Amino acid sequence: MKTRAAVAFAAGQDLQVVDVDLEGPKAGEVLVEIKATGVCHTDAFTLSGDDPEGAFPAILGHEGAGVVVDVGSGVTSVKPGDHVIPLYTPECRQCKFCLHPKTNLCQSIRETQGQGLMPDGSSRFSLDGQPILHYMGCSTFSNYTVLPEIAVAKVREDAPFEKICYIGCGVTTGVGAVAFDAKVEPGANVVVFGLGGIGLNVIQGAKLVGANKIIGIDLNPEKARLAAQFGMTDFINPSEVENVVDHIIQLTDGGADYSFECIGNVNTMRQALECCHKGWGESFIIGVAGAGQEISTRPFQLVTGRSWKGTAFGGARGRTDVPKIVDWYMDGKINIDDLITHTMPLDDINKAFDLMHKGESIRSVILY
Ligand code: NAD
Ligand code: AHE
Ligand code: ZN
Repeated sequence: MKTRAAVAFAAGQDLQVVDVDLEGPKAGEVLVEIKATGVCHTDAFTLSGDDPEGAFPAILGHEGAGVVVDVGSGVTSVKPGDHVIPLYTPECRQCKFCLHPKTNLCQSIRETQGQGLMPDGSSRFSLDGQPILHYMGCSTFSNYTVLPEIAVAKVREDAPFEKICYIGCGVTTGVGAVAFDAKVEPGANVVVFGLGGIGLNVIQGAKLVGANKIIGIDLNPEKARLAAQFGMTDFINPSEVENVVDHIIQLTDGGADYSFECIGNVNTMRQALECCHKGWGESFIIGVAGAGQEISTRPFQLVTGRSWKGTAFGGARGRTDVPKIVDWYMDGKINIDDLITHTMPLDDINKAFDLMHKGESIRSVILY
């Protein structure tokens, strides 16, 4: 079949919206009509050429929601008509990782996914007979896409696609990092570096679990208003204080119980660790840093009881947890609507990247 898709032909170039060829689902795969997709900073990161796994031409996008149209042989957990959210972190429920209680990083298809291929080592997308790569196993910048059955979460049918697509990455990453990975306790002091599409979800997660101080840090003061609406108690613009780490330590009587780096900058990752409380503070890296970047600190920071950790997809096991997060949204426990600042058709997708780079959007959602 043909499908309309925004293709990344090369790093650093605008996406081009064209009709591409899409093969139907093979065994264990599903064909999904994507109804809406968010544009995440990670899409921009890969498009920039900084992603060691970035390969082109590819169809980016990993924050979608849609409807199953067809299934390949052997598929039992979903059927045509089911509403689903694609999962860049699948859940096979069989691999060593899925069976381990301490991780959500299912590895059953990670190798081919990282190469932009389906689990059988081939691509379902092509243009003029030349293959186009998948991206993060999702490729939601295509109106139709093929996914492994283990990489879709079946969700309730009354949830609006144009809102719940954001649960496919940003919402789950931020809220989940607090609830599933850090397990932040009521009364804890939390520091969030970067108040974009991820950081604001960390803030609402921290509010949800009853954190005490929720300190937000961003170079862009425009981000403070929405952050305060979502539960931020204190804002720091690093360009207005002499030393951001000292400032946080003062504000929290010794340091953060938990900090989250939601920027992807190795310098702020170090600050996020070093602003943690001696003896017990835990810092979680969420931001994705470019090829060749490395983090550093004095080992004494760890010897004296701070922990440096990382979290992917908020520690969520997609097929199990994503339907629950959709329920949290539908029950009014989390706010998605106010974070979706822009919507646009696929033809305007490059505007979504411009808005992100100018710091004018939190989330842009493409409506098919
Ligand atoms: P975003 O662009 O919406 O937000 C980034 C924010 O950081 C912006 O508000 C910006 O003003 C601020 N900022 C930039 N440099 C800063 C600095 N030096 N000091 C203070 N603030 C600064 O991006 P996003 O969509 O929220 O994504 C954030 C990061 O999280 C990206 O690196 C993205 O790739 C990553 N991410 C990781 C996961 C995961 O599972 N680990 C999931 C989604 C996104
Ligand atoms: N490909 C990059 C790493 C990118 C990365 O860390 N991705 C996150 C999700 S970001 C979503 O917006 C992730 O899930 N990581 C775990 C994994 O297995 O990819 C690189 O550096 O090679
Ligand atoms: Zn993302």
